[in-house]
Amino acid sequence: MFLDYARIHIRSGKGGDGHVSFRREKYVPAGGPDGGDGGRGGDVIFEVDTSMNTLFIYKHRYQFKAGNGEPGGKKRCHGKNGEDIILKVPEGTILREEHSGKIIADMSGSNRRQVILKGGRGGRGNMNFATPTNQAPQYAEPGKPAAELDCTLELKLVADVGLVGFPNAGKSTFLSRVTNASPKIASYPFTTIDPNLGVVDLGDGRGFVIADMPGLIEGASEGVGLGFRFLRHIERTRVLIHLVDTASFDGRDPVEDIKAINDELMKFNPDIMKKPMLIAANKIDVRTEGDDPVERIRREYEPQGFRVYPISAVTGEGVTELLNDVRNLLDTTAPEQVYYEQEFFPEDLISLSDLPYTVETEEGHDGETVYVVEGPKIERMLSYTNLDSEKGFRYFTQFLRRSGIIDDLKEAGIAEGQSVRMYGHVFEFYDDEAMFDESDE
Ligand SMILES: Nc1nc2c(ncn2[C@@H]2O[C@H](COP(=O)(O)OP(=O)(O)OP(=O)(O)O)[C@@H](O)[C@H]2O)c(=O)[nH]1
Ligand SMILES: [Mg+2]
Repeated sequence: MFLDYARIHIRSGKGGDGHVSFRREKYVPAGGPDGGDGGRGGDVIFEVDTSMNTLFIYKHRYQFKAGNGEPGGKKRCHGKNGEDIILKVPEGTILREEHSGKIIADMSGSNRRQVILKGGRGGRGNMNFATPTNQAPQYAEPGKPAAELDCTLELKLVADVGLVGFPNAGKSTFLSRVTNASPKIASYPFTTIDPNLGVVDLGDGRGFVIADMPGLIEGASEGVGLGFRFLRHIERTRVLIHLVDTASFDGRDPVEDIKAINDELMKFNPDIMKKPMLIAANKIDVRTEGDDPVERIRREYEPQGFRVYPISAVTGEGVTELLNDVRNLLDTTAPEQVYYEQEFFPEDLISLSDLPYTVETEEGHDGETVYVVEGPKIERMLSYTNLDSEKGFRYFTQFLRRSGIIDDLKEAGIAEGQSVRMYGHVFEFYDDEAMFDESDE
């Protein structure tokens, strides 16, 4: 089954604690410290697996943990390192931090493997702490904590060519005719509910990948119909073939159909319409009464710079010419891959706990006391959180509680309903689960 979205929780391994022990030998009354270091915690690593094309394996599993490092032992024994965990994903998977929606990794192009969360370092054993003044240290370092993250995985298929068009235009029929794929085909709309990929082999070794998408309809860019969820796959294709039904019996007009779909693509992401698009006027094997629909499509769209190909996905008429031109377009358009830059650096979030902040008071313009929280810790957290989303806001208030900022505010004497300012955001303080209300100031 195809799945292009998943939520998971990942966690690296905790570092093993350093050990406290002393050498014991026969006839040696007090040996030196010999407590070994703890092992390092395992990393969480993402890796592209080219044999995968769906995120299905993440449907039924949510937690992914690397192994913890083992504690050090006596006789300078180094604890075992925790096992790394390697999560396989299909090429084109984008990993985001769930609460901010920011990108941690784009597993495509040359990025085949990325360490997402590093395991905690092992603590040093007491053998490291002997000094001339303290020959018998009774302490060792604890292992560094694990790191954890809520993430989303989103798959943007990597295909050279995308097929777009209304339901029932013949997209799946076309795919099955020109590639090795065998998608479901039927004479009713919305037959395709998941994208299908197929490889076109023109016989000269220069194959390319076509993605057949569920049909789009008016309103698709706002979530109407089935095609919406798949519009993002179109973003990554290099060339589009727009299939249109020229033999529709239910009163559809192909000229209007093309316009409706192009409008939706434009609304979803104007960059899509910058890609080369070929119009395939399909089902020309069906004789139609009255004016020639292909001529009308030509008259309307050729002046706008589109090339129009009369084809029949069923008989194969016109298909070879279309594919050859697609091939030439692919050869001449730079493989401009959309690569998403990393915006979220898990290491930063982890080191947040070490960053400073201050809680101070000042007098507001109406004589009220305003509590001001400042410092890199809060600034960094704000930059990571989307306060406009309910989830993001909740995450932020949890952070305030966990990091002790709420306690510090209370210690400074804050009362319910008083204002707290943090870098341009003003909140009203409520010490219950809701905790804060962002006021409009
Ligand atoms: N006569 C004729 N019928 C065609 C042609 N191409 C497709 N059809 C028929 O049109 C119907 C719809 O074809 P599909 O390939 O399932 O259409 P689709 O665009 O994939 O439709 P959705 O998956 O619903 O978006 C089927 O009954 C096909 O047999 C063609 O070139 N000529
Ligand atoms: Mg289909």
